[in-house]
Formats: sequence, structure tokens, C-alpha cells
Amino acid sequence: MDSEESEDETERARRKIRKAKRACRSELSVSKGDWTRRSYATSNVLSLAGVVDTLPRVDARTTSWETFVACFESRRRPCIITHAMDDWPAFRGERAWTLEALRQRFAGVRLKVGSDDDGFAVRLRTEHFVAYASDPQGALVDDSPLYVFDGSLEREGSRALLADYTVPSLFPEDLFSTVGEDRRPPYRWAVFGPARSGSSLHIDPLATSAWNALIRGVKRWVLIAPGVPRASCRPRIPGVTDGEAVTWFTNILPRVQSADWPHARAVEAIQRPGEIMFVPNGWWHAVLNIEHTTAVTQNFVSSSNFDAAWRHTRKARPKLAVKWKAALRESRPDLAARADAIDAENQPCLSESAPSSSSSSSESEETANDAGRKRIKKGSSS
Ligand SMILES: O=C(O)CCC(=O)C(=O)O
Repeated sequence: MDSEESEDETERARRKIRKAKRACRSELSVSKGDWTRRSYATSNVLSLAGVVDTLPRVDARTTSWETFVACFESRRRPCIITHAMDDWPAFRGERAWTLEALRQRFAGVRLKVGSDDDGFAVRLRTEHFVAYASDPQGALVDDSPLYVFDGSLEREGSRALLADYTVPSLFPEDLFSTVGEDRRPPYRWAVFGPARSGSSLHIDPLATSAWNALIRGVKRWVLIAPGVPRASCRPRIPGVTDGEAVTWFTNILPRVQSADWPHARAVEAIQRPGEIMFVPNGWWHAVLNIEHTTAVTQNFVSSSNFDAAWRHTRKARPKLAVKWKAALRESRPDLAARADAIDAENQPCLSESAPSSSSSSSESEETANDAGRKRIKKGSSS
């Protein structure tokens, strides 16, 4: 390619990116410089000085599923799992998910970078996203860069990504799989994001738990225990909060960490390549990408979070719940019986608002909706 052609190519990519930005965040003007207005690129928001990582590490090579369930899953304790992805093609070897390898393999594949105001997916070709990631007029200066959160990996172009990883053996249960791929809620995402992109504080929908495997880069996590009200940890402050991770880390996290914060201390972690975060159901969590990251994440229901997931699904997705219970009746009659027992309770909602249970249903729904409108993935896979 001569230099004129490559200039055309750069300009073409920038045009596509401007279009995607306008669609994803119509409240910001690209031409007036709103994407760089807060100058986060020159702030210290990526500094890890003073961050104390207190999460336990669990070595997948020496930990049985039974031990993991007893010590973490059933007690809803978050942790980071190590050595569970050592042999993934996504992690090591020529198919490893570096930006350059992804560009070479998937240049023309259109990845989801957000949703427009009508809820439709906004997509960018991988080659354009990779160009954006290192563009001094793009992700390198944007306050909160575009973030690939693609939940439709079974599409023609991206399907090959699914062969690059396997579900870690500590997560053998996936109870929504019983209703079939077409009916089940979105559950797996490829996640590629420049520094300062991320996920603002949220709780995953339907009381699902999640694992998030980091392949390249560094992620900073903050986790807040179930039961903390939204108004405390995700207050809406006009002109200050905007649903972006970097904004939450800059403006709200200091309040959460202050001495007069009336709830349990937030848990912090720094996740590095090869580490898998386990987020139990009902935990608030926020993530800031400290470097450019590539990752894959899946949400799931297991025996440990089944009761909470059943309550949420029954309320938020009643038709799905009917099909789910019928499918469980065949494959997991023990859990179908548990669902029957929950349904037979006279006041099912009371247990959901008890402090020891997962987030209240309304809190979770609100969070999922906020998330679904814009970029946080878990509302939709389109
Ligand atoms: O990697 C991220 O941005 C965090 C994703 C997330 O919030 C999750 O997996 O639930």
C-alpha cells in the first residue's frame, strides 16, 4: 500500500468510527470535541498506586469443583482463578487474541461496539476498531473509548472465536442451556477494549453469576457486596455521572472508599492475563481497562445461584421461566422441584428483599436496563 492509499484507509476508518460514535452516544458531539472534553487521557485515572488487591487466588490445577463450590460459589465469595486457561488457543500460540492477530483473522467481521438510541447494535469492522485502538486521534485520547462487547459469537464471521476457548472446569453447570441456544438469554461475549474503556457499576441480570477471563492487558475491578442500595453506590448526579466506567471510577469510587461509607468495604482487584474473575450473583461490579484488553466472559446459573435466578427469571421473563421449568423437569428434576417449592411460597418477593439474598429484583432490573441501553453488555446480544 503506498502512502496515499494508507492515508485514504486511515480516513475511511476514522469516518466509520465517527459514525459509530455518533450512534452509540448521540448525546456527545464528535465535531465539538465532546469525546475528549474531560481530558481523562491526561489524568491519573489509570494509575494503580494505592490499589490494594485483596481477592483470593484459586489455582484451578489443584482445586476440585466440590472445594470451589464449598468455599466460594455457594458462599457467594468472589475470587480470581488461575491456571484455568493456560492451554486455550485464545491465550497462547498463533491464535492468541492480540489485536494484531484479531485484525488478521477477522478484519472484515463487524463487532458490536454499542447500541443506538433505538437499541439496535452498532458494529465496526475489526480492522477499523484495531485502527481506532492505536489512533492518536482516537482511543488514545478519548475519555471513554468505544468498547467491543460482542454477544453474538455464533454469527458466521466470528464463530471461529468460540473454538479458541473452553469453559473452565470449575464451572461445569450452565442451567439455562437446558432451554436451548435460541431461547436462552445472552450469555457469552468477546470483550476488547482500549485503556479507559470498561463497564460502569452494575449487577448482572437474572441473578446470574459470571466468569471473566483476561487474555491480554490489565483490568481494575471494584466489587461491592449484594444488598447495597443503588442510590449509595451508583447515584445519579446530573452533569457528573454518565454511565461510563471511567466516570464512575473518577467521581463515585472516592465516595465508596471514604471513611463515612456506611456499607461493607468494596473489594478491589487487579486482574492480569491468564486470570479469571469469578463474580457471584448479586454483586455490584465495575471494571476499568488499564491497558488495551482482550477477554471473554460468560454468565451462568448453577445449583448455587439457582433459587435467586429462578425468582428473577419468573418475574422478569415469565414465558422463558415456563419453558425453563419444563426443560429442567427432564434433565434436573431436583431443580424443577425447587422451582415448584419457590412458586408455592405465598409471598415470594419477601425473600428477595431480605438483606442476605441477592439484589432486590427492582434494583437488578433497573441496572440491567441502564446497562442494556448503551454499552454494558448484558441486556442484549444483538
Ligand atoms: O470486562 C468488563 O468490562 C466487565 C464485564 C462485566 O461486567 C461482566 O463480565 O459482568
